[in-house]
Amino acid sequence: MESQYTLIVLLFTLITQVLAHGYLKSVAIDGTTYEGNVPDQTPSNSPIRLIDSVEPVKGASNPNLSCGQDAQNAALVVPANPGSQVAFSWASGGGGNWPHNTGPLMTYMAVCDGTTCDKFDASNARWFKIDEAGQKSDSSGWVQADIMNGQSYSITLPSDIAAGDYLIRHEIIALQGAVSVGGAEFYPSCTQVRVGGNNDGAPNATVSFPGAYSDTDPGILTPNVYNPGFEYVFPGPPIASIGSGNGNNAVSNSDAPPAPSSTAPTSSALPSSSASISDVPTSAPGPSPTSASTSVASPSSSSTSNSGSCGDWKSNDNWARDTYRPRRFVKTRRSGLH
Ligand SMILES: *[C@@H]1O[C@H](CO)[C@@H](O)[C@H](O)[C@H]1NC(C)=O
Ligand SMILES: *[C@@H]1O[C@H](CO)[C@@H](O)[C@H](O)[C@H]1NC(C)=O
Ligand SMILES: [Cu+2]
Repeated sequence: MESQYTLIVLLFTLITQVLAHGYLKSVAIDGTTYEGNVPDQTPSNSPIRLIDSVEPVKGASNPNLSCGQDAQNAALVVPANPGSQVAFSWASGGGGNWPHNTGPLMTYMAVCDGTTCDKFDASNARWFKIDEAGQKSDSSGWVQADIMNGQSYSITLPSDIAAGDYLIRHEIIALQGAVSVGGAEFYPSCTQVRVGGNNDGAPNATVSFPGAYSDTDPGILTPNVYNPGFEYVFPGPPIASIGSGNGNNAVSNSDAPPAPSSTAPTSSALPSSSASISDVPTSAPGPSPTSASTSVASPSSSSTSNSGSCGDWKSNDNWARDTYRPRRFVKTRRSGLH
């Protein structure tokens, strides 16, 4: 009897650990949806690089910071254009909603230099930031909370960017554990696109991943993140300017350090004007790992403000609880089974 109970508790614990993290489930480019690879499963025909775990990347110097946990090149390079709308849809490890609500979404691009993106080694990539979204301007919380509520996040590719193959590195950072050094959860993703057109725009500066962040950046170590009036400072470089005069810069600046913090945006909380949030189409096809988990991850039943499913706790022990916090999930899941 007791060992059965222990087994059940163990199973729930495993399940909830998977649900507590997540991955980029699909990308839609100008309305065409491409399903992502399901982490740690057989690679599918997808432009999104396969990662082998939904666990967050930890540590700003982690080599997995470029494209995610043990990322493998993806099979497809899909068409896009300067000015294309790109919508990112995230999911929890169980296929339900993204489980976090505190921290930024940032998007970078990098030329797949000298090859097509399906063969490009992302550790050589020279990244430039094209979008960032943090706290909403009306102080109603984080844009990431909308992702947790099931919405996708859309950006517009730079309108004058040169034709060619690019990785789009779209990243969520979850900050509920970032009260201590190393607690921030990084969720990078890489999508392989081929930009058409005949522009020649290039970024004015590039950075490396790892390299662009430090574990003590004010946007990565955030002990005050739940304090009233907290103003988020984005890590990494400022959003690059794209211009035809920048071509040489983009090629030669391979080891450019992140811009000094004095040039970084300080309290700008808005998604850039080109970005928007929209509902994820519920009819999107694609893998749905377990049907039982879908309802479990839904945050809508929670009435508290700490509703991040991976522990958006305000106490100082939230890093540990991020990993071991099965209780609420067990309850939710049980009621789901009735
Ligand atoms: C990179 O990701 C793989 C797969 O999840 C993991 O085994 C490895 O430990 C990670 N590397 C670091 C430095 O964390
Ligand atoms: C690149 O352009 C951005 C946006 O105008 C600016 O904030 C940044 O300082 C520039 N970086 C360099 C290295 O010139
Ligand atoms: Cu998580």
